[in-house]
Amino acid sequence: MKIIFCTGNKNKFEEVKKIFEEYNVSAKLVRKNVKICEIQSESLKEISRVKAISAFEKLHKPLFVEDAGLFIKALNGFPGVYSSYVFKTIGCKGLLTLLQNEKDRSAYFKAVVTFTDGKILKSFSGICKGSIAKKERGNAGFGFDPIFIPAGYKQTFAENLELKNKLSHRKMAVERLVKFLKNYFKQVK
Ligand code: ITT
Repeated sequence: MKIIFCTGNKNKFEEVKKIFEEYNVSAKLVRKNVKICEIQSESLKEISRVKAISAFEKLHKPLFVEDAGLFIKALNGFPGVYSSYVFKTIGCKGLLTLLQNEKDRSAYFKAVVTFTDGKILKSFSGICKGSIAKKERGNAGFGFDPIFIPAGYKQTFAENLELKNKLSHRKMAVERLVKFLKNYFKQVK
């Protein structure tokens, strides 16, 4: 059995692959970077579900997609669903500038994974609470990892990838997906 993770982001794929290995998922995980239009919406779940349906229309194979974002309290949730664009434009430095004089640095990462086989459409989410560092720290990971400190810790995700892989938003969402898939595979065998 093969399962496709449609993503253009190699880092995301590596993180998800690790989780699949940790849970001994019997299906082989394959990355496909299909060109799919992403809708604009204020809901990660909606974006993720439309993305999954569009990907299935191209591939006609069981697959999942993921949509994630960083939500900063002092910025009323910005960049949230616009995280990809904001990372490409102003990046970590731009967000740090926006938060320059801000005392409340709380933020969270959220990921929504959506699986479909053309009949079932199922979404799983994960959240990781934390705060925004005063400056970028660390070289590991990707995106906003150098400025995100998970709650209860001092290092950023980019300084401690092992920690990220243990408690990230992606880890939580994919754990839920894996639980679902284990049952799903039993039924389709
Ligand atoms: P897809 O092809 O899977 O959509 P993407 O990189 O465009 O890949 P998203 O739209 O889900 O993915 O991600 C939005 C952005 O949020 C992403 O480009 C990163 O800058 C940031 N982001 C998401 N997850 C992150 C993580 O675990 N650590 C750091 N930044 C993250």
